[in-house]
Amino acid sequence: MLIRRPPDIKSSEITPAELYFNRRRFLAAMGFAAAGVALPRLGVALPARSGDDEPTSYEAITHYNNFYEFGTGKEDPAANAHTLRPRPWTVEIAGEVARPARYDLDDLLRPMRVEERVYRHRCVEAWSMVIPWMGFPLADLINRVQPTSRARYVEFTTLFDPEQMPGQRRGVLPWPYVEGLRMDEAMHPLTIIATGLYGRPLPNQNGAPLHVVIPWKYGFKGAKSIVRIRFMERQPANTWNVVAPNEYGFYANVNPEVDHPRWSQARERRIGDFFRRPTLMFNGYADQVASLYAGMDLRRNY
Ligand SMILES: Nc1nc2c(c(=O)[nH]1)N[C@H]1C(S)=C(S)[C@@H](COP(=O)(O)O)O[C@H]1N2
Ligand SMILES: [Mo]
Repeated sequence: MLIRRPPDIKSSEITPAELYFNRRRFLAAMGFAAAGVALPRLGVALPARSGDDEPTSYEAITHYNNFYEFGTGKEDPAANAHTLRPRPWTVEIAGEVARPARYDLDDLLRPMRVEERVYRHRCVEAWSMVIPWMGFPLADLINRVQPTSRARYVEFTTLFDPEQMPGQRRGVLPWPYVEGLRMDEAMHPLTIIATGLYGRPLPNQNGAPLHVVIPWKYGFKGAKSIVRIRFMERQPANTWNVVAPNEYGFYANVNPEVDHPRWSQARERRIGDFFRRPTLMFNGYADQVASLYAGMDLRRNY
């Protein structure tokens, strides 16, 4: 596809966001829905986005990150993550699964249908973004590797390699970073494995080459640079819960009514905005996911 641009702009000065919006306009002109042509195939009713949910700039999404393996400052991952080598990459499929195996990432990804998902992202630190991910439903991968009937949870483990991840030489967190989901959360059609953003491969600082994204939960649930996916009978440990169990639970559903012990979760600052806005129950995805928690006390299960 040819993208016209004024001749005085060097292609190196065109940002991924401009390319992305040109492509969306092109798709819209062709009669496709601008938000991504592949969305309807799952039959999931994705929430309509309001004007308030314009994607955050590529610059902010890639320069305001939490990825402690590359430092604890928000701009550290962008400055330091060049040492990560996202290819070649091996993913171990382990635990309660028909055929435990190590896969070359590209073999694992080949049958997956990557599509665009524009999701709200809410960090537990009370800031938020809107991120146009490229990815595929985690359920597609799970169906392919066939967990056994004993599998009730899934655990995700980030790479441990202090050569590639210099922040792991410091004991700010127990390494490697681990996270987990209940099986029904992992199989939910909103849960994706992100492999790109703004129509481009995932930058290292955003968790290349694969990052699990669960849009109704606080961002810390979304482990980055995953090397192992393990199916388990018991609830897996999750890093922030191990570090501070009274502050970070296993569920971590976005909930404006349950405050963090040290700050309110009622409001959030959308990066790029000046005023704070109210935080939405389940980050605005309640219609899709509230039924997963029917009958659970969400104050106890935070
Ligand atoms: N391995 C690893 N995964 C991680 C983190 C981390 O420090 N290490 N930070 C988490 C937190 S707190 C957030 S908010 C998101 C940020 O993801 P993003 O930079 O792609 O927006 O990654 C999550 N996944
Ligand atoms: Mo976060």
